[in-house]
Amino acid sequence: MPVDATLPYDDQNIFAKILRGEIPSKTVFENEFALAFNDIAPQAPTHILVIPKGAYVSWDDFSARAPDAEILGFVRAVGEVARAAGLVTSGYRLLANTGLDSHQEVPHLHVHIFAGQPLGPMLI
Ligand code: DGP
Repeated sequence: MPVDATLPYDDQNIFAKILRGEIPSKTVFENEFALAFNDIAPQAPTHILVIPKGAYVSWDDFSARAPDAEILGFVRAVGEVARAAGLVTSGYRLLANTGLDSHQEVPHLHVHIFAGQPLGPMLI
């Protein structure tokens, strides 16, 4: 079910539980700003989710409310995850679904990294 990204942060969302270690995930990167793990239902040969450590519902919430240091740290972490996974030469796609029309399903900001095959043109 898509979520309303304008609602207050719900600390029982699945990624909050992953951050707290209450639910297992396959971590591929972690630093003070971000955690990256493999998507449970990969839609490409490489499908990684990168989430900020802070409690932000969506890209909108994060970009409006997060301190500059957290934004910089998170953006750098996304790039570092892609470099560490060896994705730069072949390329990759970033996606951050935000709110109802995007079909965001988990109300904690996450950036998808898709890679590992030609992904074709973005149609929407
Ligand atoms: P979105 O539609 O942008 O909110 O994408 C949510 C993604 O989260 C979707 O690709 C599946 C993934 N996902 C949902 N639950 C879990 C989980 O418990 N573990 C992991 N690793 N991924 C999950």
